[in-house]
Parts: sequence; structure tokens; C-alpha cells
Amino acid sequence: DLYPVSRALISVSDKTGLTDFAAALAARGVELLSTGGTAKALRDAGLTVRDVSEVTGFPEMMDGRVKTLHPVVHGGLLALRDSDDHVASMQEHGIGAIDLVVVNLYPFEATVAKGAGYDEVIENIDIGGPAMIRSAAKNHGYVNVVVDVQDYDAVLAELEANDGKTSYALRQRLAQTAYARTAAYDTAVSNWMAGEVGGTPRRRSFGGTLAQELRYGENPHQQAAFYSDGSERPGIATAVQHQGKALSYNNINDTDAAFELVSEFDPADGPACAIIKHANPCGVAKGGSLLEAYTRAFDCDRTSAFGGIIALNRKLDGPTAEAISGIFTEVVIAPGADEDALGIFSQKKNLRLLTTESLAAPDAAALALRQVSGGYLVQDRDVGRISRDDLKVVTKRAPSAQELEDLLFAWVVAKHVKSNAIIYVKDGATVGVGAGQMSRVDSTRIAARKAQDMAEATGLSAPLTQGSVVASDAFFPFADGLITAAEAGATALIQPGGSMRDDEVIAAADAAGLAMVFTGMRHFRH
Ligand code: 93A
Repeated sequence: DLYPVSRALISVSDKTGLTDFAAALAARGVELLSTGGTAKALRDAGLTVRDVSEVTGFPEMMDGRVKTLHPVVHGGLLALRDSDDHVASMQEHGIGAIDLVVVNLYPFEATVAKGAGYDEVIENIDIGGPAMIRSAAKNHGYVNVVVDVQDYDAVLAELEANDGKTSYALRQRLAQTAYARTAAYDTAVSNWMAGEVGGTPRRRSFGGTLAQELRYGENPHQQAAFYSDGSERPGIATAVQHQGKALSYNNINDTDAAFELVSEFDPADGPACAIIKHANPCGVAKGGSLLEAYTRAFDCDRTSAFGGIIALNRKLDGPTAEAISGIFTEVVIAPGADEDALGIFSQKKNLRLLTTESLAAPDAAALALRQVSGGYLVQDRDVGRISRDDLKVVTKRAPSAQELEDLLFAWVVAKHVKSNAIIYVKDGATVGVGAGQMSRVDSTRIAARKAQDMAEATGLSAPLTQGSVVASDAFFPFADGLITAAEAGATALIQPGGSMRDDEVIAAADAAGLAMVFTGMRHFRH
């Protein structure tokens, strides 16, 4: 996969590092072709350069708008070197192969940033540069494309190591970088124009394709749209909707949260159900049947489940569909639905049923994006998972087998709850969820309070938090949260550990006879 570099075309606006790089290429016997300003800079540095205009037989014209847009350039970039047909075309039309393109673009973004007027900004939309970058990147089987000054050294290092040749791996990596650059460049152009013409969410570029125009956003006065990133991952973007009106912005967000959470539970380990409201679970449970899983999830917080979104980890069946039909539900999502379920739901015109090919892969690597003023925060998706072996028992008492199972279940749920997250679990079902509070002790109290409310509403003598276990998405900074959980009847806890006051928290756990395990992993979610 090594391929030699004999001829390079260099056309750069940012001339940083240019002459050193070009001199190193020339020293290896690489022929240099270049456009006006770049050629001048290279000649001034004493290098021998051929003008692209001499190669094309056309002068640079129209204020430089047409310099490199010529078949002699693009044929030299795009020709497949091992195709007899392509090689014959090169010979017939006097096209020489170009093995390396070094281009950085007209400074469009910087021109906008300095507040230039409309015409000057337009003039700084590079056309020939992106065209060459895209041609070279497409033909990375043979051609190297360098769009980033920082990559000059990597190219020289390979030429040095491989006697004037580069590897496929390098060319492929350079091509990927090149397409990221042209995509970002056109996004910048489009977003600038959107500012000029009043672009709507439906006509902005996010590196995705418009999948759906939404009636409105989080609120009716906000416009909104749903973009797909083109991946085939099972989930909200690829699910099939069987009935009901179009999903809203909030429906899509909540259905995604529900499906991602329920997908954590391997169907081979039994049915599971998650009910989501405002992006947080208000009930998650396993059960002997899908119906039981749903009922137990519902029993965690029947009040909040009204108008909720339900996700199941197995094909929806008739009995579960019947039970779900009992209250108002916005959306149900599952990996399939049987005939009975479809028949029952067809009577409920307002209920949306979505099915997917399979569950989502909770361990699939992906990027998570969030917008802040003036930019984006990008991180790996939280695919962190722990197993029994990762747990460290820190209290005098170790959790029982049942407690341990519930602790692990609670921990998985905690990962999908907005911080500060506190989850009470009993026998494979949440019995209290505290989400999104600014203080951890408040989340602990709220979850216990809700369990108390449920007990009163359903005539139970004691809340289900009695004899439950608790998960906390991050460490308890003080003992107060743990004491609150103990007062609510919790007998075991799972948390990352790592607080300055771990000793104090462990002592409080021992004093209350609780078992506690540390995961060493945190699951913040904001
Ligand atoms: O106006 S262009 O879009 N037309 C072209 O054919 C073309 N070819 C290269 N701009 C074009 N370029 C750009 O010129 C390159 O991307 C580079 O940014 C710049 C280098 O010009 P010079 O060598 O004259 O400084």
C-alpha cells in the first residue's frame, strides 16, 4: 500500500511552515506546482516551482476565481493509477498525475469574524480549494491531501521512512481530515448566510440530514427540526412509527431516553420496562413477564407515569398492550409488537407505537454533543459499565445476594437519571427516583417522599423504600444523604466513592448497619 510522491500541488492561504515543507519535498525530488501567491512565496525562498497556469494552459482569471478548476488538475488528482482506461485518458489529454495536494482555504471564517462586508465575505468563499481537496481525498488510494499545517511533519516523516512513499493508512487518515475540513467550511458558509437571510432550524447545517420538520421545539414559540446523523443504529432515528400523530420535539427526546435506558437490560435476563417523563425515568422494572415489568415500573410513581413514554426490552405483547391502554400514554417503543398488541393499540388513535429492529447497543462508541454559547462541547457517549468484580465492599457488612443484584440494577438506572441522581430499588424495580436536584440530599429526600406518597395513595402500610437499596450517581459529599436513605428504610448502597469524607460516610453506614459498595466510576448526566 506504499505509493510514491513525485508531484505536488501547493495552494495555500495560510503560508505558515510552507517554505520548510516545500523545501523538504523538493529535496526529495518532488516536482512542485503552485498558484500565484503561493508560487511567489516559494520562489522568494529560492525553490523551483511550476505555475499551475502553465500546466493548464489557462491564465488565473476573474480575480483568481478560476485558477485550478481545470481537467488537467482534477484529472491528475482523480485518475486511478492502475486503470488502463484512466491511464489512457491521461496520455490522450496530456494529464500528469498529482500525488500530493497541499491546500488550505481562503480564510472564510476569519473574514466573517473580523466583520467584513457582504461582498468581501463572498469573495472569501473558496471554490477551487475545496474542489481539489475533495478530488484528492476521494482518490486517497494513491493521493495524499494535506489541509492542516500540523500534518506537514507526518507526511515528511513517512516519506523519510519509506523512501519517498506514503502508506495507505496515512492517506486514509488525511482524507478523513480533509472531508471534515470541507464539511466544516461549507457549514460555516451556510451558517453565515443563515444569519444574513434569517435561517430557520429547518435550513441549517449540522453535519446531519434533515429527517423531520417538527411542529415546534421544546415550546410552541420555538421552531425545530430533527436531523439524522446517517447511522443505522437501532433507536429513535430509525424506529418505525405504526400509528398516531407525528412525534414532537419532547417526544423524540424522551423516547430516546426511554429506549437507551431499557436497552441496558439484556432480554435474555428477562423482560424490562422503563417509563420516562421529562427525560428522566419515573419507573424502571424487571418482571417475570413483560406485563409484570410494566406494572411494577408503573407502580413506582403512578402520578408521573401519566402521559409518559414507555420503552420495553422485548416485543410488545397483548396483555402488556392492554395494561398500557388503561392510562394516557404518549409513546410506546419496543423491539417489535405482536398481532394482539397491534390490534389493541389500533383502538387507541392518539397513542404512538414505535418499533425497532433490535435494542440499542449500550456499549456502542459514539460522540455526544451539546451546544454552549459560541460553540459545542463534544465527549464520548457514556458507555461505562461495571460488573460485580469492580465493586469494593467498604462497610463491615457485605450486601446479600439479593441486595447486590438490586444494587447493580439501581446503578444502571442511575446512569440514565439527570444528576444529582438517587435511585431506590427493591426486587428489581425502582421504588423511588430523585432526579435533577442541585443537592444530593434533596434527591434522596424527594425519592423517599414520592415512595411515601405512593404508599399512601395505594393503601400500603409502609413505603416500598423499606428494605430497598440505593444508588447514587456520584459520591455522597456528606453523610446526610446516606442517613436520609437509611431513615427511608434502605439497607444497602452503591456509589462511586472518592469523597474527602468517605470515612465519615462509611462510619455512618456502619453505624446504621448498612452495606455499601464503591464502583470507582461516576455517572453524571446533565
Ligand atoms: O477562487 S478560487 O476558488 N478558485 C480557484 O480555482 C482556486 N484554486 C485554489 N480559489 C482557489 N484556490 C485557493 O487559492 C486555495 O484554496 C488557496 O487558499 C488560495 C491560494 O492562492 P495563492 O496561491 O494565490 O495565494
